[in-house]
Amino acid sequence: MLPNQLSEQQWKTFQEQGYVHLGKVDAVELAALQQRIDDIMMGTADIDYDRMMMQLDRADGPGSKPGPQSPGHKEASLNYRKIQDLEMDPLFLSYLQKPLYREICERAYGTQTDVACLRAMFMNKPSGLGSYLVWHQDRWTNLDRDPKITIWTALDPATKENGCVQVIPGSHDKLLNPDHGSGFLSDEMVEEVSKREDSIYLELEAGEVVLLHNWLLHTSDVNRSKQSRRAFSVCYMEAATVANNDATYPVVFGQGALTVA
Ligand SMILES: O=C(O)CCC(=O)C(=O)O
Repeated sequence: MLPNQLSEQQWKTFQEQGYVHLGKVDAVELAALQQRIDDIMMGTADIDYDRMMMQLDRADGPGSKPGPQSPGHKEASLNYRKIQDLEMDPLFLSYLQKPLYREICERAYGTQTDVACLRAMFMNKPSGLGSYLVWHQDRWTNLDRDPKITIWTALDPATKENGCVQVIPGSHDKLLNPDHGSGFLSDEMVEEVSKREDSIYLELEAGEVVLLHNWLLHTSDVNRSKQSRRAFSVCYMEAATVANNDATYPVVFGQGALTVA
């Protein structure tokens, strides 16, 4: 079960390690989220597809590239790689507004701070597909302040074989390459980090949820198994955050927060 509040021990673990296990979504809710994302991929969901960024995975095996990231449904397929703007979907919105997640945001940003989501994103590694994501930290220099946290929910079992996230505990305390626009490292840094022996695989059961610090070094591999690796990842930040093109982001907690119609 997912609790409504984080324990002090969980918060301490998060602060020290840069990640912490939060618990498991109940089976009925998990089944609904799994069904919903499949409906969205198949094009049968009652949502405004033109407002959702959708990207198909590479169609023809290793070596080929994923499709473009652009608004709108592409084709009825479970082989999407990434779908963003899921805060527009009532089920995913209600999920990402759980009391537990609100409490975590209060700890990260203060009890009086309204919170927006930078991205509410489905990240999929379809069976036999998926992309290798090189070691990096999540950072966006186009924003006027740093989003600190991401809550990552496994919608399938996440294993070494299907490309679960791999992290280096405690690596969130500093940015390795602060000038890079989105937290990517130089080739030398990647080589050095890849050699470290203190990384761990975040193997999770379907429905398990982890809180990640955005600066935690992480990577994930392709999916070499028959099991898809679906996940829902939400990056929460201060609602006052502004991008250098003056964009602001959907508020999910506090004044003007999105509500489920
Ligand atoms: O879900 C994953 O495999 C990790 C995704 C990732 O690294 C990212 O979104 O920055």
